[in-house]
Amino acid sequence: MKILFYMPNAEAAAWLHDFARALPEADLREWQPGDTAPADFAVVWRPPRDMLAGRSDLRAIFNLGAGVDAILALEREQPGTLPANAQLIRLEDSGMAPQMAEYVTHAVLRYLRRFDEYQTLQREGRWQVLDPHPRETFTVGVLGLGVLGAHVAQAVAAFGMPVRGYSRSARQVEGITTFAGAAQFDAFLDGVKVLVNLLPHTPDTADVLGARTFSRLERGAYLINVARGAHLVEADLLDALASGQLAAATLDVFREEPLPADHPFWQEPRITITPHISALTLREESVAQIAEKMLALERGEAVGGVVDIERGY
Ligand code: NDP
Ligand code: OXD
Repeated sequence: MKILFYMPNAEAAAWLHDFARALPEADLREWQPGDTAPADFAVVWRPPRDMLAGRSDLRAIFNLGAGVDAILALEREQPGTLPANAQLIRLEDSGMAPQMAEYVTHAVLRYLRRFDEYQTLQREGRWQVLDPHPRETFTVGVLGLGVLGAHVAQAVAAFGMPVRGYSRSARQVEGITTFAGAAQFDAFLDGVKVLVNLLPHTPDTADVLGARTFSRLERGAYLINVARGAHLVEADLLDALASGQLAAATLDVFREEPLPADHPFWQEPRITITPHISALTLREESVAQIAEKMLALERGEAVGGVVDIERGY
């Protein structure tokens, strides 16, 4: 089994080491520009176009993340970049779901208990008790009920707030009120106090976090975006905060990453910023999942996490 690896950062050596341990029989190499020698599988994060274009030998491309928007953008910009016969396979959870649940639950509870406002009061040296938000009407709406969204929705629901979820096709998730498809989008949004975004970035979902969506939420709502920066219309968020339609936002992802030093979000105290860390790709879990899938493909078995290229996720 020949495996080609690419990752645009200094951790590549550690990943290669772990793959070599998990698949001792495999012939594993890090891709270098100009390498067109045959390979069965590619393991990549944000690969350059040259690495994949014209590689009819590849049987599968394993994406070192849950979101495949960057790799599909290569195909959209130049159709035919992705080898027609290779399956594109994303990570499924591999340790990301519990991290995402921690991050989102923390942000939701911080707003429920008004810790963001207590933090401001402390900075101002003021001892003041704020009226608590009633838990029964502190409705949390989770956009995306996939591997991560469903897990997050259930983790939040455990704290007793009403939780809704929204997906493309109808889903049933225990303890969650579910909505599906464009026809039910407004019903999903109406009355939501905290909107959590866990959609994949596709042509259908780009800019979904914009003025129209915000206008349907409860006044003084909160936004938590942990999916992709391209979901958010940045100017609309600033307007919604200025008007009071949104009270605050927690953002882990941005259109441009790292977030530029002169970006207005840095100066907005109601926006909490983290540097794309809500769910890190864990090496051990990811290597184990990918190695297992490669062995299954070698045996001729089907595997999970295969991306529908047309659908975009
Ligand atoms: P999944 O593919 O498992 O789930 C996607 C969900 O979104 C599904 O429920 C799907 O509906 C729904 N969906 C897709 N398109 C639409 C649409 N047009 N309208 C309504 N619902 C839609 O993805 P994951 O849960 O694994 O990951 C979600 C995203 O999280 C990733 O794509 C990535 O961008 C982001 N992410 C961010 C990380 C970070 O550190 N910030 C880390 C990991 C992931 P259906 O169920 O009907 O298919
Ligand atoms: C992912 C990510 O998509 O890390 O996995 O953002």
